[in-house]
Amino acid sequence: MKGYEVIEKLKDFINDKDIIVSSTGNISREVFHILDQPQVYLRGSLGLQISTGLGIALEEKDRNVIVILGDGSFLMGMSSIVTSSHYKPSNLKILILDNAEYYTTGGQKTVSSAINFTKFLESLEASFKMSKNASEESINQDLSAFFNSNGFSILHLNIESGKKELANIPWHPEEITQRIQNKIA
Ligand SMILES: Cc1ncc(C[n+]2csc(CCOP(=O)(O)OP(=O)(O)O)c2C)c(N)n1
Ligand SMILES: [Mg+2]
Repeated sequence: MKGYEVIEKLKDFINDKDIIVSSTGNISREVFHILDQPQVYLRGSLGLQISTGLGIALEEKDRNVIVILGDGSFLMGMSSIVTSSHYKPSNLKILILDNAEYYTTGGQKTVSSAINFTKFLESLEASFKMSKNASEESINQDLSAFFNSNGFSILHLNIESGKKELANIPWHPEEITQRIQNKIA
C-alpha cells in the first residue's frame, strides 16, 4: 500500500477530538487533504514530530495524540521514541510510514533498513508495538489493534512509494498554531 492509502484508512479510526501531529513534507500534505482539519502539520525540520506529540499528549491527557511520520523523520529524531517509551503516555500513538526513502525530496534512500524494527520495538516499553508490511488484506485489523490498545502504542508500516497530486498546505505555521490552539481551547 502507499502512504496516502493508509492515511485514507485512518478516517475510520480517528475522531474529531484527536490531535494528529504529521511529519514534514508529503505526509503532512496528505494528512491535511485527506483527514479532518486542523491538525498539527509540522513544517521545517525533520525529527521533531514525536517530541511534539509527546508534549501535547502529556498536556492534553483526555485526547488521543497520533503522530504520523516518515522513516527519514523518525531516523533524524530517534531518541524521542525512547523518551516516549519512558513516559509512555497512554494517549500517545506513533505511526511510522516507512518507504525507505526521503520521498518528498526526490527519493534518496534512507538507512531505515539498518534497523530490525521488530527487535527494536520489542526493546521499548509500550502497550502495543508492531512492525509489518502495509497490506489491503490486514490494514483494517492492524489499525484496529493499534487504535484499540489502551496505552502507548507504536505501529511501523512498510509502505510503497507513491503520492497523490496535492497542493501545498496553504496555512502559514502561525496560522496552523492558532487553529490548533482554538481547537484545544
Ligand atoms: C533537518 C532536515 N533535513 C532535511 C529536510 C528536507 N526534507 C524535507 S521532507 C524530507 C524527506 C522526509 O522523508 P521521510 O520522513 O521519510 O518522509 P517521505 O518524504 O518519505 O514521506 C527532507 C529530506 C528537512 N526538512 N529537515
Ligand atoms: Mg520516507
